[in-house]
Amino acid sequence: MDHAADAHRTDLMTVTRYVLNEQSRHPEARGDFTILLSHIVLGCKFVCTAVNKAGLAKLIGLAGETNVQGEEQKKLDVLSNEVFVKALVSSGRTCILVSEEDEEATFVDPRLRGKYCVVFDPLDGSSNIDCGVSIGTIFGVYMVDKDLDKISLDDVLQPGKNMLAAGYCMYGSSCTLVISTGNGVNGFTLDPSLGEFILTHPDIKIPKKGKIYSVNEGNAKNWDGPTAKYVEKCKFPTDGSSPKSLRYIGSMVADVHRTLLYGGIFLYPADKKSPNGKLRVLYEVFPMSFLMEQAGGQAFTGKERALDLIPTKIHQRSPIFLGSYDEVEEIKALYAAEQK
Ligand code: FBP
Repeated sequence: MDHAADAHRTDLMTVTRYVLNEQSRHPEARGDFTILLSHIVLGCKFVCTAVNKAGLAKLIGLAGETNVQGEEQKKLDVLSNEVFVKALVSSGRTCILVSEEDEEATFVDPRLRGKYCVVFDPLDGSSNIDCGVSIGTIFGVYMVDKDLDKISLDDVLQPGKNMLAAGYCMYGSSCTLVISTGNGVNGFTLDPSLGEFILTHPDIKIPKKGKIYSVNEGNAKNWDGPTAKYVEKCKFPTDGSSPKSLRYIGSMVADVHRTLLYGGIFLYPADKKSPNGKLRVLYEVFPMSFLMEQAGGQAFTGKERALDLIPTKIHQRSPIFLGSYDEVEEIKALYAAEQK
């Protein structure tokens, strides 16, 4: 990527222009998805500004409420959730919303409904908010192909492979939006002077192998056999290769973003303490698994391909192993060996 040339480039590939190009590949499209995405992008820009000025604007710290996960809500959590719910409803393109911050799914007022269900974690990595470490927003989009007066929770409790699009926006040293509409993965960086997300990471492909593993080793004593064996191999390889490096930020968006660009593996396995793992299927596991597969990687639950999972509850959790193709193949082999 010749940044110098790009700096003077005038035909800027903004995310809106990118999605309009994508839309032109679907002659039947009426622009509904483009409108929906522009409202998600608006939400990301708002949250990016709020995160950047959090310390100054007293947006740091607790909101005094507790969310459905039993977690103390941060001010920024509540604010981000409100912004996204309002943006998505006002798009006039959504019918069901599932947010990490809301106990129940939101069924949009029938007069304002559109054909998309959006699942999202408005601000992921909340344990890192107060110390200014990268956090992010994660989202996934399903389409409902039926009478919108007859929608139900089943329309959002679909396997991840039915997702139409997924993405995340990372609020770090720069604000980066990574998205897939099922035709590869592209990354856009917010140019604050333009207020536009500009294409900076076209057609992201994750390396087939990686030198980095990312896991909270603090849970190691409670891990199952295959997970313990895999991490042991990362640290003490027996095939003459060099040990992998451990990198763990504790914000899924940041850990997955690094994994997507550099290769390697991110895992949040089940353990004796949390037999279903920690991360939520609909708005953490599925969107990241969709992106990983679109970038040539894999995503596995310990039992099956993550995107084949059929959720039964909106805040359901699942173990997850995602990243470079060959790394996840190794984990799958360890779990298969255990079945024998
Ligand atoms: P929140 O969405 O509540 O922030 O929780 C998710 C998360 O913070 C992920 O971003 C991260 O990967 C994981 O939890 C970290 O969990 P742990 O602190 O147990 O390692």
